Amino acid sequence: MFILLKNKFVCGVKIAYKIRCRGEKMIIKTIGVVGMGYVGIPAAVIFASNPDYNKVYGFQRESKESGYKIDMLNRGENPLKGNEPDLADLLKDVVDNKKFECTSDFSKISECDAITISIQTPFLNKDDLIPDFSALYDGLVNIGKYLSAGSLVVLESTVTPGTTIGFVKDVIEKESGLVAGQDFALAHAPERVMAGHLVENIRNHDRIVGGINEWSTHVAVQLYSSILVKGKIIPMSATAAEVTKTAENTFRDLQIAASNELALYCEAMKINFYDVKKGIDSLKGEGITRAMLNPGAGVGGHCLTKDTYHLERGTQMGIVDYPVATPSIYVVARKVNDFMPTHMFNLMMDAINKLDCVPEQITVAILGWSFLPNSGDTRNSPSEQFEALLIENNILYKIHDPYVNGMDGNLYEIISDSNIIVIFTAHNEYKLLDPVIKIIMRGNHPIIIDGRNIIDPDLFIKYGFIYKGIGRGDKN
Ligand code: SAJ
Repeated sequence: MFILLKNKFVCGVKIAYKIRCRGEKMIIKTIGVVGMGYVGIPAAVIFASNPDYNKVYGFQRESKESGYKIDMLNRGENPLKGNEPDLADLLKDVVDNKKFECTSDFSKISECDAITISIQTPFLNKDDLIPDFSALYDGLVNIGKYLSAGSLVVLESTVTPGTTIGFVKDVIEKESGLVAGQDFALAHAPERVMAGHLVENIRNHDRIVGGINEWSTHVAVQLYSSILVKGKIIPMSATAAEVTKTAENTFRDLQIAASNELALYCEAMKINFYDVKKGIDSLKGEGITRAMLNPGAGVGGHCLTKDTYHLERGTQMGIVDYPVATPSIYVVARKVNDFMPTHMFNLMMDAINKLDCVPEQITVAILGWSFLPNSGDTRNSPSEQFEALLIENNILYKIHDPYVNGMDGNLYEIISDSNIIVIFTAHNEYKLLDPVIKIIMRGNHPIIIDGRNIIDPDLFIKYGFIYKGIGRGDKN
């Protein structure tokens, strides 16, 4: 009862205080960032390096897989893998100047005027693609428990449209006894960062900022405006912000699927997809655009493979008027993209049928396990689906990827004594492949399957390879 009264009293004071601020700038001096991952760490460091703010707390659970980050960050060491320009220097600077502190003590939330949340929302499993909000729930409970009235809470994680005004609002209100949009501001500002460009993206990408009401949007815009260098703020409602984030990836996935489907058509019609792409791209002029992306061996990563399903689930907020018994084009696009590793397998089997041997006598060299070129990011790698098909068909295989530990052995050792090379990732190293490798491969007519259109078909065919390429109906 006392705590409730205390909260109410504090709340009353802060509300009076906030009303004074309403329309003017909110007084933000201490910021909390919940979730010390590849989104939260750069965000916390950028806020902390801004002289407007006195202190930034990075909140991290003492979990077995991530608890180690707390001490590491407080030593000024960056726990993130890969090369992140500026991050290490910024982190060391804000730690040395005592502007940033990582902690698992969520009671420090009560000292924060603004709290951003960057907690991962992965899928529980690949089949039903229902998001796992358990970590987000724990974070929200911890925030609600210690939230001070008059503060701002911003969700940066990618979520199903309707989550901010629903699940997030409900949990924080229940735990805090405060009213969202009245006693505290609540908004969604989706992250738009890419590995290798974290600091640069946060500072220079335009930032979508959506509050659950006008005041929430106003104070969230104030927070993010303070860290943008080149980027502009694009204000909207919280749900519109959730749809923007999920739809921007859904549309990219759709564009890729459109190219993948056309590539499959071109193969069937024995023509070169890239001739057609060149022709279509030539249609220029005011307001004319055909942003054709590239077909390939599949779509991996943790953005495009899931955000379509977040968007689709958001449509449960209302009744969509849509052609009867017609599947969503976005979900169909996901199915087309997820089919591409199977298509790579089918291309390989077509080529094997030209050889006088059976699959069991074959060894395949898979080149590329990461889902992006010149990266070690293997999340939802399309190569995994291809590997499963090899195992299902008792076909021996070896894997190479210069950016993945355990797969970064000598490329020519992996290729040697294989009958087939299958290129899944457009790593620069693979663009240098020379048909002379035929001498270390098995059989008179080794096979090469190009999933990323990075080798010259004529060169390899001339050396006696059986060539197959995505979209290369003219050479398959
Ligand atoms: N891919 C194709 N054809 C293409 C482009 C990509 O098959 O023309 C494949 C890639 O090989 C990869 C997958 O799609 O397996 C995803 O590639 P991506 O370039 O979309 O990279 P992601 O998944 O890291 O997407 C991120 C997203 N950024 C954020 O969510 C903040 C996305 O919105 C960006 O558009 C994308 O980076 C980008 O453009 O780099």
